[in-house]
Amino acid sequence: MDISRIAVHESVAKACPLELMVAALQGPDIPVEIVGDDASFDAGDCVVTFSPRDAFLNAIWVHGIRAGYDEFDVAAYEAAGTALTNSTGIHGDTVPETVVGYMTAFARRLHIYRDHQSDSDWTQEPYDAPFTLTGEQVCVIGLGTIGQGIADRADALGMEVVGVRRSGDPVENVERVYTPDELDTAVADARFVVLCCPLTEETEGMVDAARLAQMRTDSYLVNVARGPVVVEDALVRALDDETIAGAALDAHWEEPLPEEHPLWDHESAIVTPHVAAFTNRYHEDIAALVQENVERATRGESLRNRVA
Ligand code: NDP
Ligand code: 7N6
Repeated sequence: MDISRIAVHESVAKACPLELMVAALQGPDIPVEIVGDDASFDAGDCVVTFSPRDAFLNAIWVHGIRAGYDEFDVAAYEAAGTALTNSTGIHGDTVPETVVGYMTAFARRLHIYRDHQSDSDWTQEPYDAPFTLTGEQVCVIGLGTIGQGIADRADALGMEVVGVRRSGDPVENVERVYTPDELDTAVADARFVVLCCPLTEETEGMVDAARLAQMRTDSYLVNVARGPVVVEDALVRALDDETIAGAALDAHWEEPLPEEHPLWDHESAIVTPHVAAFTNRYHEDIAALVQENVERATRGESLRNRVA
């Protein structure tokens, strides 16, 4: 692969400032440029982007700065002979720390007190509302970079960790690994169910009304995966009917979540604007991945994180 330009698409600004990304990618040999939707590409281009565009299929290689690549048409990349790489592997601290934050908020009732603060409201939660994470079970669905980071932290907090992955292979700090056909069993005893799997044909709608009904009535759903892994109406109904105790959502069905969406005002929901992975060094983490692959490409080796 002969790369003569690294083109940073303006959509990268959704995750980090463009000028920081350009500076981090700058090397002695290959020019780095910011490009917009009017740009055209050729076989010398590596495009670094947040979102897909049809024109990228003319480049030799496209790097998506997210772990999830569900918005990219993998078959079209394969047909065009354009390499597509993703950014899995860099979210092992950010997203798991956020997930620990959600679980801690629910257990220690911090989300309720924060809601009350602006009213100078001293009301204390009922005696039986607060609990500790220690001794509680978390079911981690998707045991890759993010799932492992959650499992490590939950285990260190004294939680019992179970999880789900397609292979069913064992994972460090996970006591029991289930396969997707055992999902109902996997979630049944968990106080927290955390979704951190990719959005695929298999996972879309994985958490529907029937699955929510399998969860404990005092359990919490955490979605840091993608919105459509959960059936929207079913979740809103489960929260309204108190079939489950609450939900923390970083990934949504429509982003931004519409202003009138019922979950914005739901006392049992924590809504964050798809920021679980945000960090002030995102540009450095992405640049390290891209630079490693530029070196690999130069040596004629296969690219890391290649998905097409
Ligand atoms: P990885 O590829 O490292 O891990 C994905 C895991 O999901 C693997 O363990 C895989 O295991 C498992 N998996 C795949 N299909 C299924 C299934 N049907 N049921 C259960 N498990 C399954 O990805 P990351 O951990 O880096 O990221 C995971 C996802 O999280 C991304 O695809 C993205 O959608 C989302 N994400 C969200 C972020 C945010 O800002 N909220 C940030 C980063 C990622 P196996 O192969 O054994 O099935
Ligand atoms: C942006 C991360 C992913 O898939 O959804 C996340 O990686 C976005 C900081």
